[in-house]
Amino acid sequence: MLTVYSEDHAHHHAEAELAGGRMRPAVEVPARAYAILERARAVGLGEVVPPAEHGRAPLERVHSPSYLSFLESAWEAWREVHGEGDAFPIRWVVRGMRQQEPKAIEGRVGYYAGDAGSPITAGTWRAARASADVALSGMDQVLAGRGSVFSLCRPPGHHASRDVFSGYCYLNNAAVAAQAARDRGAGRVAIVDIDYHHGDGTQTVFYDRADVLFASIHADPAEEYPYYLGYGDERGAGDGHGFNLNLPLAAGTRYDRYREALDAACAAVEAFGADVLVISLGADTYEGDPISNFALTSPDFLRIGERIARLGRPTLFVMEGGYAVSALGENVVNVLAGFEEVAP
Ligand code: SS9
Ligand code: ZN
Repeated sequence: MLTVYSEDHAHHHAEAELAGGRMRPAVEVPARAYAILERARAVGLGEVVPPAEHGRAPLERVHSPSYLSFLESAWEAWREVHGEGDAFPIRWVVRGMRQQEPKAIEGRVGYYAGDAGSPITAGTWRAARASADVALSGMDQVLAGRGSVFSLCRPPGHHASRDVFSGYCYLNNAAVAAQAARDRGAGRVAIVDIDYHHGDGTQTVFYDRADVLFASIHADPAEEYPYYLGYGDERGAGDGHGFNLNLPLAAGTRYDRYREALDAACAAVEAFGADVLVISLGADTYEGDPISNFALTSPDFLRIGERIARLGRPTLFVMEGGYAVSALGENVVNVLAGFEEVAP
């Protein structure tokens, strides 16, 4: 399988994140992407190519111009006030407040932030742009007729919505790629999100649309991040009603129960008749993940890839989460290798 990868991800390297009431070492680190790349090379997964620059236009199909301008300029503005160091919000726009971007950087960060665990660093914009280019270049290859491509994105994207960054996500790589596929003639695009966390950003982007199906298997949001979206009764709005499928699962879920949810997501993709499939590929469902609570084993990831391949669709894998760095390469590449066993 072709892998698209950019070294530019390493420009986003946060020291720490606010979690559990303290500053803790960041879990979304450059070593994640290196581990995946190393494993892909070790097993001979296939060629690794850099992305092409796609510019701002495809980003503006998903994100607002003002949000993109904010992301581009936020760290410099922060540094002018606070000096070197990563930018974090400490104030948010909540119920009853005015939905208007203020001038001060503290107010701007809180206006666009969904949590306080997603630092904006000196190189975040550069890395996030490259990550979106990795997804877009992968989709270029899928649309050109390659059956499957792996976009080794970092930072991840599925928690970012039109104008919100959160959950270590800044630009929604999967959404940008799915929208690019629609803009270039794909009739129906399905996104299946298998990250442990609900893809709240992706769901929000496509919630009122019938041309992009969003199906997600994730930890119950009543118990887990992102908490405020991802429940089973969220089916889509307006034209999009029936084109959003959430399959929340309990803590401790093993592959026996996970497989049923995956079958249900795959059945939805079949019924929808997707021309192109985008997989938001998180491996934080792994039993050893440090921030998650499912119990999938490394061989289970082979089975996931095999099941996805049986859909028989042109497929773009877009890397999302997964924080057990020592097992991450094996788990991610197992999904891709399992896919290729069925659909070489
Ligand atoms: C866990 C903090 C969770 C957000 C997780 C985002 C995962 C993105 N103590 N913080 S895939
Ligand atoms: Zn996740």
